[in-house]
Amino acid sequence: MDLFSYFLVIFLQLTLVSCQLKEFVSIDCGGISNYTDPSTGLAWISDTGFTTHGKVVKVDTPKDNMLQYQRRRDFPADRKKYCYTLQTTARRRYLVRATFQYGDSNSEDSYPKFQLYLDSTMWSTITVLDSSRVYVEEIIIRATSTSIHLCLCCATTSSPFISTLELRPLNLSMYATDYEDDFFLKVAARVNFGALSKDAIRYPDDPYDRIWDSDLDRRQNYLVGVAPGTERINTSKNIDIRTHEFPPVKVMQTAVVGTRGQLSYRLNLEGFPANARAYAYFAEIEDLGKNDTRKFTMQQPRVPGYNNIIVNIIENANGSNTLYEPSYMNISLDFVLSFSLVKTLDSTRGPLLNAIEISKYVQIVPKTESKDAITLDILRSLSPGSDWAHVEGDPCNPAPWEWVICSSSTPPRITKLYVQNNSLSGEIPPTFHTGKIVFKYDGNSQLVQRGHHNRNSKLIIWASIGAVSVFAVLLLGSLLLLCNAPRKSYQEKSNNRCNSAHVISKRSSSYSLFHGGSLMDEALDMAYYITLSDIEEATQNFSKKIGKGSFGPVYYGKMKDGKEVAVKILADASSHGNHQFVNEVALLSRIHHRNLVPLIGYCEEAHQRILVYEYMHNGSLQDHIHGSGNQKCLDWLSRLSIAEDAAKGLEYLHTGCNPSIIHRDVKTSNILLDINMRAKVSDFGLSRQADENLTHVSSVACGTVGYLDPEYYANQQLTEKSDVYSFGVVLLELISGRKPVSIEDYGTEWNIVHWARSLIRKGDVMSIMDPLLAGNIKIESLWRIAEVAILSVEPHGACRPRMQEVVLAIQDAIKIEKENQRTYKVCSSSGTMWFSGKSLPSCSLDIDSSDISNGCALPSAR
Ligand SMILES: *[C@@H]1O[C@H](CO)[C@@H](O)[C@H](O)[C@H]1NC(C)=O
Ligand SMILES: *[C@@H]1O[C@H](CO)[C@@H](O)[C@H](O)[C@H]1NC(C)=O
Ligand SMILES: *[C@@H]1O[C@H](CO)[C@@H](O)[C@H](O)[C@H]1NC(C)=O
Ligand SMILES: *[C@@H]1O[C@H](CO)[C@@H](O)[C@H](O)[C@H]1NC(C)=O
Ligand SMILES: *[C@@H]1O[C@H](CO)[C@@H](O)[C@H](O)[C@H]1NC(C)=O
Ligand SMILES: *[C@@H]1O[C@H](CO)[C@@H](O)[C@H](O)[C@H]1NC(C)=O
Ligand SMILES: CC(=O)N[C@H]1CO[C@H](CO)[C@@H](O)[C@@H]1O
Repeated sequence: MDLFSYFLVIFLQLTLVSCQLKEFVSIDCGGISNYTDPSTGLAWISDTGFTTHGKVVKVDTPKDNMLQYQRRRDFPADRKKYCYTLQTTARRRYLVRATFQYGDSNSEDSYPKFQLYLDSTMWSTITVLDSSRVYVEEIIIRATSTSIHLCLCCATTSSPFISTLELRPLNLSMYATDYEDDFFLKVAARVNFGALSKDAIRYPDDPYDRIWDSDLDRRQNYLVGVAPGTERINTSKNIDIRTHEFPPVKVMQTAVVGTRGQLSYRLNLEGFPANARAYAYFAEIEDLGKNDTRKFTMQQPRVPGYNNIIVNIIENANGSNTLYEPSYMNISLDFVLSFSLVKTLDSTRGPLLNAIEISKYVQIVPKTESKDAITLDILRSLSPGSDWAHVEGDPCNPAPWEWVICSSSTPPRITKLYVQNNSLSGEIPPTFHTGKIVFKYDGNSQLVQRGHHNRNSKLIIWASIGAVSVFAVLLLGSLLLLCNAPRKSYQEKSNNRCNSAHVISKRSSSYSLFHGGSLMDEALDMAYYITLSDIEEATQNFSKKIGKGSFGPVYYGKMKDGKEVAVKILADASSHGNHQFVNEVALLSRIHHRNLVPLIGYCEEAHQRILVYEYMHNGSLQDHIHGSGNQKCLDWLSRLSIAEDAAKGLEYLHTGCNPSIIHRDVKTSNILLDINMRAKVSDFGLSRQADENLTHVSSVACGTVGYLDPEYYANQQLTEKSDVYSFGVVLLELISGRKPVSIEDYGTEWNIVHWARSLIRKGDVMSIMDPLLAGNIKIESLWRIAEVAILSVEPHGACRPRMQEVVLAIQDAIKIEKENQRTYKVCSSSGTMWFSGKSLPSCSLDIDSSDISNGCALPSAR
């Protein structure tokens, strides 16, 4: 190499080094100045700009007298968490390292034991047993956003402390795994074999500043059980390390060789048994003779399919002094790892090993729902500088902010905020009045705003402000109800909008904040507060009563914007505590499904509790089957499609929300029909959720005679199967056109269930069929519904189908019936008797576009 190239190489290395350096973050926790570490050239900064908490404590015996261990930072041993926030680039991978040297051997207290978190994920429990030891924790992450929080908390003895915190960006796809969306990699072992000294290798030898422990640095139960004949070898030749993980050349220049044919080690892996990512690093650094071979297999640990794979480093790496890096993406390892490499019978040399790396998969615990977190940020931004707004880390995990109460769901949701004596003041941030977020500030003289109210605002934050103190109780979304749609169907979940953040008020207030729009697109169509005077105006003083729901009278109304609404007055206000009403509204407005009647708004004033729903133009299913006159003309296919809609609505209540919701009052009068005759279930949710925590609420068996599940009636055990029973009764009504309970119809049998069951058991399904359907129904589809209806009204809940199965049965019947209808239609519309014309394409169009919105869509040929 000539002198010029030599300098070029040096120059390039220096540039590379300095580029990398700029991205390193090295924080000396408790440090009082910024400095450059002479041994590594790394720039350390004091943590004073990162935290205002805790106190600086001088360490008696700093490790090797290193600058960064001269002082540590101690945090209070309370129920709070103390966090450092580090800037990251989203989706980039990083090595995050925290180190801990207590160094106070004379401490009278017991040594500290506390927890270390990365965002919401518990990273490690730090247990100091030896005050002089530096405890090193490393974790490899792919940043999910533009910052990460490192938090200390939950001390069980003494108080949490930290010595250093380091962030090292990784390059390219280093340490990428198939599981990185859901798992971090907590480093359990990174060992440099054949090391020349006891010192670990790190920056600048490793440009990524990983710490490669020397195999000479033996701790208890760490790298013991070494096979006899193990020798250490080294080379000064360059090693080509350009594969995936780029281990430092210096690490690859040393190795151990099993000169008697075997290499073996035993080490303890903290936090195991667990699933791990494991790498072995091999490079042939010995000059092998012409007819020498080095071939070996891994004998331990036992990994099916891997133990007979022969490693031949030169062949695998295609050359000597070149890295071969086999790895296990996912291997299950025990706490005690024994591993051994054994030469094959035909190999002339024993096995060789340069380095290993083992990392444990740590399941990422989701951070607080981002929409909730954004809402909190907005709230905090209203009171910059105040103590309560000065909080760190995730709102809920690992310990919630003092003024926040979180649900225990995953991800956590904010359930309540207590902001006492706050000073929401200043100018409202511009984002609040760009039409996206609107702010109502009546009676709050300290808030200044330009812009107008937007009645369509979807999200309401409310606070009541007293004369002296400010006490805001905010109920953010519903704690109780969370959609548990699987992660991958997030899109679908947001369509259902079951998880939209929103805040609702308890009563009319002097100060409220509305916002919606881009920040929270999913918060669209949330229920909002409607004043009693608006409701009175809309309903013309409750002049047009349109029915009676499960909880009280229902009135027709028309809002100022022309929207037609059904206004429900909750009669039994006493059974709904104040708090409960708010919760229920929160709950209701989070349930969105095309087969559930949407809640538009609510009101709680003058001891009135009112819910405002979308108006359903075609009334209830009850009107259509048991009503009088021209309403009573639903053909079989229309009945089936109504049944399908309603069943899907109930299925969603049972399975789409967590905890699931049991309707408790399924009946034909609670199945409403919109302008297109699509069915939507109403009056759900007001009857409590299927949540055991709430069983203290008075548990009067509610429901309607004729629909009530006898099992529930007998033992008060409410399950989803009670709704299935009631729905079975609805199906029997659809088949027979008869009422659920009637002495005239059923005589001593008294109710539809007994009557239908005895006839169906005799195989006589025609006798229960509504005479209006005669001639216009396919017997197979009738049977399909009769079967599932009878199963649904089984006395024992366990024998009844689940709602999903009911939906499938109805869909089956529709399929059968459509075949029938299609042939029928073709025949009638063409005037030709083509009984086998079921495959004509024009027919299906004919059927699909058939308009049944006028309430009656009987085939023309009838
Ligand atoms: C240390 O460096 C940081 C970041 O460059 C800077 O913000 C801080 O003021 C410095 N602290 C001291 C004590 O110089
Ligand atoms: C990181 O990747 C960039 C671009 O791929 C490369 O130029 C640089 O040398 C890499 N850094 C290190 C330390 O390997
Ligand atoms: C690893 O494999 C186990 C067993 O097959 C599996 O349960 C686990 O989900 C896999 N992934 C991780 C990251 O543990
Ligand atoms: C190595 O090869 C040479 C000839 O190429 C041969 O004489 C010698 O016996 C071989 N040694 C071994 C150990 O096989
Ligand atoms: C292996 O190395 C030889 C020479 O070093 C080279 O010609 C060949 O292309 C390499 N093969 C592969 C697959 O990299
Ligand atoms: C509000 O502040 C006053 C005066 O500082 C204090 O007495 C009162 O307890 C505070 N109220 C709450 C709810 O914290
Ligand atoms: C081949 C080689 O580089 N051997 C070296 C291994 O390490 C020892 C101790 O540092 C050196 O003395 C050897 O020269």
